[in-house]
Amino acid sequence: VSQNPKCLELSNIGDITELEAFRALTNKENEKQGLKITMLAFLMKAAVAALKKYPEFNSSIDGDDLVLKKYFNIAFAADTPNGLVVPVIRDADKKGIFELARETSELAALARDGKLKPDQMQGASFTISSLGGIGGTYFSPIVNAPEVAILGVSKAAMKPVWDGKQFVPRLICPLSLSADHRVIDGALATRFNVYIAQLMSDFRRAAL
Ligand code: CAO
Repeated sequence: VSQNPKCLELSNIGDITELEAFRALTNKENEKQGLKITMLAFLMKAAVAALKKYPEFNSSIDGDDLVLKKYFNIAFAADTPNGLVVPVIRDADKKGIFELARETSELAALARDGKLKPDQMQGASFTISSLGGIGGTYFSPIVNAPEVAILGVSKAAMKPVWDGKQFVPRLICPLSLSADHRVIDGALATRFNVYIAQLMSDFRRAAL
């Protein structure tokens, strides 16, 4: 797809130091109840906030028409023994982090067992491909047409970051965005990706 003139690819980084600390703390607090939140659930929430701010990303191409969606169905790539499967979380905007984490885990388990129903893989308006649990520093996710954009997430790693006085260790997460250039131009794609990074760096922004 990188040879495809219609595909725009750009990368960014998000500082998830505080978010990962909060996630670890929350998981510890809820260990006894067996509740676990994941980075993927935060990414979904961040994606919904960014899609609301930049509605062009929550669209599809239908012939000569661009259809702007009013719903927020977020798909995520799941690696299974039978290959790539892309389950869909419906109405992700109406769900909290715990619910998103639970639902993505359940759908990923169904995907691995080859038990997803067709309607659990249809109707997405945007996709996230998270390779963070595996590794890598950057990749070019392929837009899942007729959607117009996809967010790729690679493995976060501790990096030295200059704070104005000294280098400090920060947990840096690579974010790779691919978008259909017929709908999204470079400046808009950059704004979208920068906003996702800002949300991941300080999730309070999602409440604004
Ligand atoms: N950076 C660093 N570590 C990360 C991370 C990130 N961005 N995202 C997740 N992790 C870590 C988690 O902290 C977790 O570690 P612990 O077990 O120590 O807590 C581990 O990776 C596994 O994470 P998880 O259980 O939360 O799973 P996930 O949400 O990362 O992923 C799923 C779920 C279904 C997306 C994943 O299993 C998967 O299938 N990924 C592959 C997607 C894919 O194939 N994409 C390519 C599509 S294009 O062909």
